[in-house]
Amino acid sequence: NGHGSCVLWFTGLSGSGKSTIANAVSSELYFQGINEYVLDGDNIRHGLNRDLGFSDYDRTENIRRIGEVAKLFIDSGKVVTTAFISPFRSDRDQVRALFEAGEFIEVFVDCPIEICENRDPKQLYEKARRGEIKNFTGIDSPYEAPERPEIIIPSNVLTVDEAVEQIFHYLREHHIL
Ligand code: GGZ
Repeated sequence: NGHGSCVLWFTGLSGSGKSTIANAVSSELYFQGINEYVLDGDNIRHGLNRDLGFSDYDRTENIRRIGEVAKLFIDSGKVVTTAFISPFRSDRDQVRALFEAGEFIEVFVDCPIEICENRDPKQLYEKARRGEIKNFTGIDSPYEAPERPEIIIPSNVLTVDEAVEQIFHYLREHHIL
């Protein structure tokens, strides 16, 4: 169908802009007639993974299952976009290992935690600071930034459109689109 399949694996803090950018990329892919699908908290954590919470073990299992689902979509020829914090480097590397070289594209949505915390659209950081949410990423649970992501999006200095353009540039340059 004229394009390569790949997974655009977004990773970053809560409030970094992962879902917003991933959904904007998905809309543009769809507009261009590309066979695409987005995996995010809405369709995964409320369904397949509704038994999982936010302990280290549960996050690892969350990411493992999402990786396997992404692989199924890749096998069916889609471009898959995923938007999960995926805080642990080893979990992301295990997902990467499921794919052929070049299929797994790690997109680090890099935003200082101060800015994520200021945005706080769901007041989750505030609750975490008050101790009402435990194991909150960046507060009392770690976020391990990628060391060699394929794409780094400095989301505090780019517009959503600029971020989308950066990702499409990568996809064209690598002959995926
Ligand atoms: C981090 C949490 C937590 C804790 C609930 N830590 O900003 P959001 O609300 O919409 O996105 C966050 C989402 C993170 O789920 P993921 O599946 O992406 O996490 S992971 O990849 O680590 O498994 C946040 C909300 O869930 N949330 N509790 N303790 N984020």
